[in-house]
Amino acid sequence: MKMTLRWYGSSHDTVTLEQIRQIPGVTGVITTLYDKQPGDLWTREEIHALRKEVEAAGLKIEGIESVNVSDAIKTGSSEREKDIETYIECLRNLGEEDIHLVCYNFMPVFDWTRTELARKRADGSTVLAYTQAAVDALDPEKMFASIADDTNGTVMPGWEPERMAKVKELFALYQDIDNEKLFENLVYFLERIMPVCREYDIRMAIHPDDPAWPVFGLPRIITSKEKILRLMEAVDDVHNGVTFCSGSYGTNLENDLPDMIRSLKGRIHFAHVRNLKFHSPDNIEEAAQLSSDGTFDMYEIVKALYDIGFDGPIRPDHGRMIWGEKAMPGYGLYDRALGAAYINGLWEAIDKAKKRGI
Ligand code: DNO
Repeated sequence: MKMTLRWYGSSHDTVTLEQIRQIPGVTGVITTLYDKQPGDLWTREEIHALRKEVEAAGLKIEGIESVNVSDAIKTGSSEREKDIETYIECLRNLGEEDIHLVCYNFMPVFDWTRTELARKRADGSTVLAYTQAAVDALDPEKMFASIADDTNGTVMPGWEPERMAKVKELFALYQDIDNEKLFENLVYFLERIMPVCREYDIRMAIHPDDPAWPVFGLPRIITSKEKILRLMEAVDDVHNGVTFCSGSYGTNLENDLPDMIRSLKGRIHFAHVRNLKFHSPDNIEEAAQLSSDGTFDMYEIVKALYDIGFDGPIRPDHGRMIWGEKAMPGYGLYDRALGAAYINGLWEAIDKAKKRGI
């Protein structure tokens, strides 16, 4: 595996490439052109400039998170052909710049959903949290306003204020879209982009829905082993792959994470690793990576990735906010650096035990 950190670009991130470079074992970043809206073209020049900037800091772009998919593609509206053509052009330009991994999601309206961005834990750290009761009590249009004060002045992915201002219209777009229709539109999109992915060896890695169940009655299709395997079979090409996100699939305790990883052998192109602490099945907060700080056995998750021969980029996913840091919720430097060190430690121990036949 290749240890990476997500980086939003110098004009958006509070964390610098120089800081990332000093985390032991981190050799690359997962980045994006953060100002791009779904449906925008990413030019070769823009991608090239980003690549040069990252390389000048001694790091490599290991993948893009995300080239976002437009609502026209997700809903299959009359605009979708134009947007797919643009998406193909983006992929071509990324391939020309030697970038071979693209993470994306197919969630309607909201990307990941949280009801708190700064829940205080016993040790004084703050974390992202989700309670179903809070969602049930909320008008979807007020979702963003309810958490906006805790963003530390940053723009969070999928929660851009311009997008949130149109929430009502967005909901209307999905009015007639059920799970089957959304799945069909996803398969259509993947089939259309597979030729360019094959040409440039670009691995598409779908991010699961977070949380792994319907929110505000919107359809959700990437939530379980059965559903992700169905997608792998529907477009049976290695370039149609997965971002295995333990924190997203893990919101549903019925998802056996190590088993899912094993069943997706060869199709996991990117891994997001993090731990969650469950107070009840629908009151969840993010925890430190250490297994004993949360509910998951992180050793088993990392071991499953090791056992399937996972060699793609991995990143510690959301971190806690600690030591007085002010950053995008989930994306500060300190706890993610601790997370990278922890995952690296697990990996080294698993690797040495295997090689010594322990
Ligand atoms: C949240 C992220 C998601 C993810 C997208 C992928 O922190 O994991 O925003 O990047 O869903 O397109």
